[in-house]
Amino acid sequence: MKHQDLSDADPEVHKALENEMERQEKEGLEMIASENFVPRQVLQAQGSILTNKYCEGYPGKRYYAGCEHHDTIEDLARERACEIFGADHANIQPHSGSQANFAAYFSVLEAGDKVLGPVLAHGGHLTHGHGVNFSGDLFDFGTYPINKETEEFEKEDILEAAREHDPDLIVCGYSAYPREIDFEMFREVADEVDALLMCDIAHISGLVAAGEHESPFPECDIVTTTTHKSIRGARGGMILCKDKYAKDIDKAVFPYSQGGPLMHQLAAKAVCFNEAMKPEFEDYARQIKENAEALAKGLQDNGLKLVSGGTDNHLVLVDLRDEDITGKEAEAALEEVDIIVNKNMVPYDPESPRVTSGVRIGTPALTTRGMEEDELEEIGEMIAERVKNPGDGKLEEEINNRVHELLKEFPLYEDSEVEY
Ligand code: DSN
Repeated sequence: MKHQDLSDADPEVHKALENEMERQEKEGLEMIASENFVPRQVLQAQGSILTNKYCEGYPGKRYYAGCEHHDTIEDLARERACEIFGADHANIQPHSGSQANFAAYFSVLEAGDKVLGPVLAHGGHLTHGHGVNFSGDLFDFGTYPINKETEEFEKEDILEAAREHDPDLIVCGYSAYPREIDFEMFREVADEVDALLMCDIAHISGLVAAGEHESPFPECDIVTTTTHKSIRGARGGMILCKDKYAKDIDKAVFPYSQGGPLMHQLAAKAVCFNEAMKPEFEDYARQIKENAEALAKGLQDNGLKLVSGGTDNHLVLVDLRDEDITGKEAEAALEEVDIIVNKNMVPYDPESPRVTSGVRIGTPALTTRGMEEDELEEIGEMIAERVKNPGDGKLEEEINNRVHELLKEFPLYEDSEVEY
């Protein structure tokens, strides 16, 4: 086998990688709420020789020889995850958040069982019961809405939907909900209808890890997450649970829904959890929220409406129904000035999911770059101006120039000798 540098072995892939590095570093303000930039140590673990090994099974109970060091890594990751989130048990093998949800459902349900999840357009995820997804196909999902007046999830609406559907499991946790989740309220509803409670904390896991969002334990029975959003780690998924569900969770991941775990990913998850246990991570998570508040101020002071009137977490959802622009057009107008966001349905949206009346904007990635409240408030102001005046060429140039000044002022990997 001949070892070569990627630039020699595969110049086409290398070039695309270099271009992507340039894009992430210099070409735009990354404000997609689910994205982040991982530290070098995570990249190192992820790009390691651990990819060479099959380790089906779990530490001490593998179906292959030679897993000793992999056991060490997986045990470290599991122990760290349990400590961070206050869980009895962690399964860190799910390849993604969707696979974590798949296994979580099948650990306690059978196909056809009843589940209650949020309306997709009210902040939910495809795996929370949408018809185009396995969840909606394999289970009998009912939905609960966001309250039309408060634009938050309220007990009365969820209880009404739960009584009507009589679910075996209730799902909370969202992809586009700017408010704190009230786990006690969800537990009360679940107890009323004798259902289990699961939370998908993919978006907020970094905030939960740092104590900047209420913990889903002990109220929830099962908790799923990705490991690459606000927690700033390797791309992948994880399931946390109470002891009672540990064996069923493990069986639902392997052998039911996955084969060999991606050991390089597991190592990168362990490294990410190590980072999340450091005091600096608490500062980071606090700053994410302070930045989201400053962003909300910049948007609202300049005339834009936010779903629920603000934010408690890492994102805001801009409601463009009173503006002369759709979510799709706003996303494009902002991309033209190198501000990267995504169009998103707002609750009770009259537009289709391909058009939408909203944009979702998050602060985890820019907070990683070192930006603070002043920058985020200013960015909020620029977003509002651009969305309200998409045809103004002079303004477009001014905003784009300022965006590039900010990108230079807050470098990403440039000075840290990251190998990619
Ligand atoms: N795709 C993710 C998001 O952007 O929220 C959810 O998994």
